[in-house]
Amino acid sequence: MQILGQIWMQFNTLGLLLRGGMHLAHSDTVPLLPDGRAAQTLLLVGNAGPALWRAFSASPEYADGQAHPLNRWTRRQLDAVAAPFYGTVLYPFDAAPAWPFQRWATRCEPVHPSPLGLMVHPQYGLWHAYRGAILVAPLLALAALVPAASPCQTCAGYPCLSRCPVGAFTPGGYNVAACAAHLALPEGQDCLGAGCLARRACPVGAEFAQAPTQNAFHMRAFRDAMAGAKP
Ligand code: B12
Ligand code: SF4
Ligand code: SF4
Repeated sequence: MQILGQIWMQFNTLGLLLRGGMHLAHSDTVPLLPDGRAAQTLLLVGNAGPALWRAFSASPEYADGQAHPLNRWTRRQLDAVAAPFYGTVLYPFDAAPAWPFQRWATRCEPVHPSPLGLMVHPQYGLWHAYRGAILVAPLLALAALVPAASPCQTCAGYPCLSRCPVGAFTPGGYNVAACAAHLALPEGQDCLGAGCLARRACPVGAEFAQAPTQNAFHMRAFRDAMAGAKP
């Protein structure tokens, strides 16, 4: 409890949220802690709404013109949060293959896969993301996950599925190439500048929607990654 309380206090100023936690099983393949012990608890860190953007956009990483500013800011903050507990942090932008953040999320909080592939949260809708997973040695006492139905089950008309101008969301999955090609065209500037139209169409958690500047930051990073450039 002491660890959780201390983490929460630091997150207040960073715009981060402790999204829940889970006890690790033998089948969870995660690295050993820096001191050689096995981690027993994973704490899932994320953000929702505009709070993180306020903290990040005032940081040196945001202004330094170097590549991957948000990833570097996140690593600096979370590594510092975990260090006093001899913890280690796994990041959604690290590892090949990727750490299964979305699968972990289903064990930590009441999220469900949406038709877009993003996890939908009953409160935040699609306006949330994961920033890291803190691994610590103790078996922490965690609040039980309270299940909640997916908002998609009762969604009228699935507006997220009909808004993409290039029909990138297909029964076979997300057509990344079609999306990326659209973003390079003049017609794609709405998505690029203000965020994915399909994501913006979801009525759940509208009050947590990211500001256009934040959406533009993420969309440009996505476009540049698709183009093989260094964002
Ligand atoms: C690769 C990747 C991409 C690729 C390809 C995605 C694709 N082909 O679908 C690209 C670069 C295109 C991409 C784009 C974006 N991404 Co992305 N991406 C990832 C990344 C790094 C790895 C995903 C992966 O391969 N996982 C591997 C498998 C092993 O992990 P997994 O957890 O088991 O994931 C699977 C399960 O969720 C499973 N699944 C599906 N249904 C169910 C149901 C159950 C019950 C279970 C257990 C599992 C399950 O399907 C997933 C994929 O295989 C993750 C970060 C991460 N490490 O998870 C972010 C991530 C999925 N992306 C995210 C986001 C937000 C985006 C963008 C919207 C970013 C943006 N621009 O704002 C864009 C979408 C583009 C757009 N139009 O807006 C978020 C999603 C958050 C959420 N709410 O779920 C993640 C989690 C990153 C984060 N920091 O939070 N992304
Ligand atoms: S628009 Fe409806 S179906 Fe799509 S993610 Fe939102 S709640 Fe789910
Ligand atoms: S960003 Fe635009 S083109 Fe890409 S998936 Fe979203 S709505 Fe479709």
